Amino acid sequence: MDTKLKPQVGVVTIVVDRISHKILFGKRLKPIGHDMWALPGGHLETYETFEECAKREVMEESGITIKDIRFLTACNNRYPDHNKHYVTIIMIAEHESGIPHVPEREKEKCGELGWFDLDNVPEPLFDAANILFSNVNFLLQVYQYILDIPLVVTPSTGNVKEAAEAFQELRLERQIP
Ligand code: 8DG
Ligand code: MG
Repeated sequence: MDTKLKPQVGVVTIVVDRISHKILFGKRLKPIGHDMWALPGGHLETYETFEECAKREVMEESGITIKDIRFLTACNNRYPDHNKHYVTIIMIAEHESGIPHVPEREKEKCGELGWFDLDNVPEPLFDAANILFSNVNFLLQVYQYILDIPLVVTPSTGNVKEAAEAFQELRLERQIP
């Protein structure tokens, strides 16, 4: 194990089609997670925001645009056999335009792409995706995002005022004194 190794940052995105309620997965051809189904994503570049990175990586790997990009959660993925360690940021976003396809330059890294129902995800799932789709709390958050219920999944750039407003709205809606 290389103890001098510094962790890198990965940003992956759950791309939701709000009409069909399906999620986009791609088959990995890279050595880590080879032949496993993963969320589109890659390395955060210097000075990039998570949202910018999510947008860029989804475009690079599937040729589609996304909108309403929000932070969902993060996980710690260690691969001592490959001498790699990633803190993986997991974002969630809505499909905006384009039909997913693997651009020519990515064909060595990404295999087929496909839309899958939340209750019928492909197997085997790669790390971040596996952690998410085997945890009922995260799944509930994905459903809440699909239905556009605010507060539960907030924009990472959201401010205190927006959060307070969302809280008040929810309180009135649910008639909580
Ligand atoms: P880049 O050189 O284009 O920036 O990056 P990439 O070639 O697309 O990198 P990647 O391996 O796809 O993603 C970076 C790391 O993120 C990956 O090696 C480990 C971590 N990661 C997870 N889970 C997932 C996942 O579901 N999908 C992707 N793409 N990466 C993941 O821990
Ligand atoms: Mg990638």
